[in-house]
Amino acid sequence: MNESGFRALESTDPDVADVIRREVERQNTTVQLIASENFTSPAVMAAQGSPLTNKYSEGYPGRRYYGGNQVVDEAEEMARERAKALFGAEHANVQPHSGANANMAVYLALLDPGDKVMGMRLDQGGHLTHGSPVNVSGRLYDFVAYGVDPDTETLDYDAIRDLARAERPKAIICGATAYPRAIDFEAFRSIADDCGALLIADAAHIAGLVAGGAHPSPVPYADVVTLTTHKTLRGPRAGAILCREEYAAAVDKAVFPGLQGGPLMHVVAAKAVAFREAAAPAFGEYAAGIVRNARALAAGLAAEGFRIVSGGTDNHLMLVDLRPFGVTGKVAQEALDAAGITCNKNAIPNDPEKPFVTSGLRLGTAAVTTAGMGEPEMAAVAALIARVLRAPDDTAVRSEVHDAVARLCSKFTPYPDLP
Ligand code: DSN
Repeated sequence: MNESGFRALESTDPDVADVIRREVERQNTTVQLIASENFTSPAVMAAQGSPLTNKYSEGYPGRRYYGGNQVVDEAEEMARERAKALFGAEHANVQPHSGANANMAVYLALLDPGDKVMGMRLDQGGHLTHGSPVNVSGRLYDFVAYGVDPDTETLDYDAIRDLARAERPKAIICGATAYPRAIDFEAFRSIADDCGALLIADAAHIAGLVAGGAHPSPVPYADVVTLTTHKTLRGPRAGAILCREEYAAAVDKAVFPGLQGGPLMHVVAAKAVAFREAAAPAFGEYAAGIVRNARALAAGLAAEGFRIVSGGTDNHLMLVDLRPFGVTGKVAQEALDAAGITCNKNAIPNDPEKPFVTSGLRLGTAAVTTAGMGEPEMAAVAALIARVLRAPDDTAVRSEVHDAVARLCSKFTPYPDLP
């Protein structure tokens, strides 16, 4: 979004222009701790806001169902080649509109309806598309769930192996949306081999950490890896699939024509930009900074008296058990929102509360790291969170914390130049 584009929008549709202006202001002036969000770059947004949105490109580069694709073919080819190089993958499909679509396309490519699959429990950190009964994955496939050890709150690879041996699934999906520890993809490969299963890794959350060398890569171990491009990877809101060459044709056919129609070529071009940005040496520094900040925030919160699930974090996120403060996730999320700190309530393992209430918060540091914050700021944010949650109904405290947040964010503004 540039100045002249925004002026055009203001004159055509002042209502939507006003929403965008206020949302930019919200992002610039409050602390964003949602673990699946980030601030993408002006370069990515320029590609995403370009006339490539006009082009219909059903098919793949060189094999489209419409004319006029000779130029946008180059963008998709760049995105594919850059994704392969970034992650060391044999094949990349950059057309999935989202991580959920990427997962469904992989199931469509590798499985038949009714096949048995093992996936992580949603209420212990998995994802809707890993077999939740309310999701199409849980309706089409016979999912068996694994969870975390009740004492350590970490994946127990021996227990997962025992389950896999007993259930003999056709595929195992590993990866999570709310798991603060490094995932041992080599162990999952060994478990999959043990029972003759395919291994699918959902790297949606950690893709940027993997690209930047701050988390072990699933690519050498998994048959197929899905990812999103907008979380730690800091690109446009979308998905992608990496796989071994032997699954390339099946994966491509599943994405199109199996699941999606025309790809969003403006978003594909924006993915190419993001992959280039993530290949730069500075991105390695960034990824390391995300993990440093997550550890600092978790340590700060623990010092304030919160219980950090599993005792800490190895990645970009942490789960905070709020029970020592006597507040639920729902109350905490709302109180923090009112104080200018954005995060989401989240179930903790074996949570006694319902999913819409929860006993926990999930906090992530990708966005605040992009904004330039470091460990001192994480300590300050931890103290502000504790201040709010010691008196979640106190409007004076919320207001004081909101002012402190605004002062902090004035030094770490993600989009200072946007209208
Ligand atoms: N909604 C995403 C997250 O917050 O983790 C997953 O789809």
